[in-house]
Amino acid sequence: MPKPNQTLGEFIIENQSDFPGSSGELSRLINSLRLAAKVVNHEVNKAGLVDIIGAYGETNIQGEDQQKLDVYANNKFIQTLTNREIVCGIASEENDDFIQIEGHKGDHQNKYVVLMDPLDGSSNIDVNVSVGTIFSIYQRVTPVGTPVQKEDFLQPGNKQVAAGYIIYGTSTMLVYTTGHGVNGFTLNPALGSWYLSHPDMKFPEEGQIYSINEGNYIHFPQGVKDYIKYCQQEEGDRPYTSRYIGSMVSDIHRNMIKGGIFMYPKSSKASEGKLRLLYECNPFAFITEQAGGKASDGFQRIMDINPTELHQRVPFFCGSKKMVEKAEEFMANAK
Ligand code: AHM
Ligand code: MG
Repeated sequence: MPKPNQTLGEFIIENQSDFPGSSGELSRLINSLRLAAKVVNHEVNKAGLVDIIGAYGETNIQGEDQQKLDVYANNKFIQTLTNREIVCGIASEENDDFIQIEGHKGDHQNKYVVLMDPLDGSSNIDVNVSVGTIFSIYQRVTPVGTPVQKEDFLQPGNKQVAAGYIIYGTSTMLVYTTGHGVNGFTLNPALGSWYLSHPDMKFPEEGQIYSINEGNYIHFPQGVKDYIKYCQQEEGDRPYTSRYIGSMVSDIHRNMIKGGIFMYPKSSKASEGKLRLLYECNPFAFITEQAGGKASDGFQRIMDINPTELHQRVPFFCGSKKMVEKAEEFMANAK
């Protein structure tokens, strides 16, 4: 049972029994992520002060400019996980291919893989808008003792053992699930400790916020256009409020607290949408379902999609259960 004001360290120890027979590896893994998050947080916070903002001069696999802090965060998370020999492999938005970690003894003994977006929404950094880190954790499917393979990463979201995000906002929070509800911890920067500030987070079943880049309206499928019009109609608790930061971690975090739906649909310009299944949508789908919400591609459950590519994109509808169901209804009935 979560106790308010508990530190994350205490919480992890107390909840180890969620994993009967566990070796403590998953706890150590989450401990490493919280450590790396503190270091990245420190760097993100001083972004306006030092000459660290701006394009790094390289382009990632999706053809997007990498920002310096993307690279910093990517390196920091990879370095922390590699040095501590906790995972056998890492896949990141910023790396074309996955990384094999053999361990200092070269015996490939670790059983978890991590997939991550080290700094989501990074195009917002130079305008001082909140960004975040997203992570997803699986047990490998290939035998321990052998090098990790692509199939260890290409698992459906319903096989995740843990997922979470860090939001570098007005305060910095780490929110995660291991399949036993969702808990949020706020960093006390003076002490460097994370405190349980949001125990057992739940999406309100119904909400009044819709979050979508409406500038793309003309390119959206008819079902999405119809749902947007529904959100804007005057009836009952509608029209809803439109809120779109353009930083998914912040948009979904707000909607989870206040009630709402986040959508990044496909469009005539992007046939699969923009967001990546493995390290953006699946972790949020796991968190959302654990918080009583729903995550879908407009027609089917996100976590049941069998991935074929590391950087695969997927349309994403995520949030309060009844709102996502309504959006799906419009998608199914669109002419
Ligand atoms: P990124 O991983 O390159 O930062 O892109 C993902 C971000 C999400 O955080 C956000 O929801 C979306 O891109 C915004 O995209 P758009 O500007 O097309 O609305
Ligand atoms: Mg991203």
